[in-house]
Amino acid sequence: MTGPLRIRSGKSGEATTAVGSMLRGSLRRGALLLAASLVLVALAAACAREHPLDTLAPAGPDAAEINSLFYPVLGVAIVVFFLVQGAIVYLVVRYRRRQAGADGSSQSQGPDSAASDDGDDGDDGDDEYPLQVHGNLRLELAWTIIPTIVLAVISVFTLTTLVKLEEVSAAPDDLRVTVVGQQWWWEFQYHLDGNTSTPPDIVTANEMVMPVGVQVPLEITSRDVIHSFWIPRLNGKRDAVPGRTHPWVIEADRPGRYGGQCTEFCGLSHAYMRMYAVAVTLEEFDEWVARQLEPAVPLLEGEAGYEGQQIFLANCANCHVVNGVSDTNLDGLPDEPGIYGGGNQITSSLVSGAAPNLTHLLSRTTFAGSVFDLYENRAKYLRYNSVADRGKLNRGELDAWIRNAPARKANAPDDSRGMPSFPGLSDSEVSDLIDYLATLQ
Ligand code: HEC
Ligand SMILES: [Cu+2]
Repeated sequence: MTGPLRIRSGKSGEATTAVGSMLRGSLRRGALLLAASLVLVALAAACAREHPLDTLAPAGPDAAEINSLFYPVLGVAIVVFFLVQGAIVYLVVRYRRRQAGADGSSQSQGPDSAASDDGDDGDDGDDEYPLQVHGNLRLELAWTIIPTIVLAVISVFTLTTLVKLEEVSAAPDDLRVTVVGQQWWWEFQYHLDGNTSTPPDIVTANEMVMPVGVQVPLEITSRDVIHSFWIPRLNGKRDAVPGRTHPWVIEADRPGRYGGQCTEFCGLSHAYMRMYAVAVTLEEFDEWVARQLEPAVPLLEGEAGYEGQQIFLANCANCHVVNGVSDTNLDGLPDEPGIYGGGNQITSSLVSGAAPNLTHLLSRTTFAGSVFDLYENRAKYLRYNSVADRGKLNRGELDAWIRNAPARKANAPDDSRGMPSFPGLSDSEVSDLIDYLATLQ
């Protein structure tokens, strides 16, 4: 009887019962832990449904490239895991301390007790340390050279993949998108002629609409701290670093709405810095572009939304641009190409110097770092469609946001980042504002 849990003592019966109840206790604890982790997993899975970040379901050639590197490397890792763990388990079992015999006379603790042993190699139930080896040249060479070869082979495939991911197949005058990260949302600036040194044609936020089956070159940068751009179903990550522009490409081979997330910790609301890439057919993309290119038309007194527009101009327009409405007073300001869509529009204390362009707010489906739904029926916009298909505007979310945005998504502690709260606005003013936002199709 050499079971590892058996305690040998004068009162072995009692001890065994004690061990038994301890064992039952820890089993119960184990079961509880298991149940708790299952609940956690279920909860986490629920999060994933809301905003899936699936690395194992590539929807474009770049992500597929990464995936086809992932599986072989995982395979190698699994083999190495079982070899190493297997060796450890084997050695642990093979050289574990054993009782000398059924009478339980030996309770010795290592080499000191060698005298009481029968002197063999510890294989047949004694407690002697086995033969100690050190500096076995052949062994050490083996466990240095084998991993080196394994890693060298993996690195060849890794480097090949990395080089492939850098390849730009799009023509230089094709669509190019500058991606600007800032605390805590994403701006997308579309250069329809591929020239990123001139002001962008379209500026939008958090949802990047793109044509399917076409490689879209990106230039990724930041207005403040380091962020990281990641839409796992379309490609790997690329850092957004202030003062630098990192080239990247993205391509979807089927229409869909692909979740993304900032993956470089960037401050308080980092977790709420999400985004979507929305891949649509070429036709739908052209429609989208045509609509985005149109500026908003200033509303005249008596038109629906006029009151809200005036409140907007007084309270919101110093941060938010609405093309054709709140950028007209900015003529003559120095151009900062690729930053604010042509003119330096921000007059507030925002350190990042930018707030989402709201000209076509309603053509998006989420807002504020893709954290809140702009429409009530989520199922209606899983694919990108005309505004008419979206169902009801989510006035509740907009209302809560306008009154007290920091309560919904934390600002920087000194309020230098994020949208301020507007406790001074009355119920009817907020409602007028939402009526106005509803005109920004
Ligand atoms: C001090 C600058 C500032 C002012 C003033 C301001 N906002 Fe904002 N607003 C922001 C910033 C910054 C964001 C992005 C916040 C985020 O995503 O975390 C934002 C986000 C938004 C969004 C979501 C846009 C999107 O696509 O994500 C809406 C809608 C909005 N603001 C409406 C308003 C309205 C209405 C007012 C006036 C009552 C207003 N804002 C005043 C800075 C401002
Ligand atoms: Cu970030």
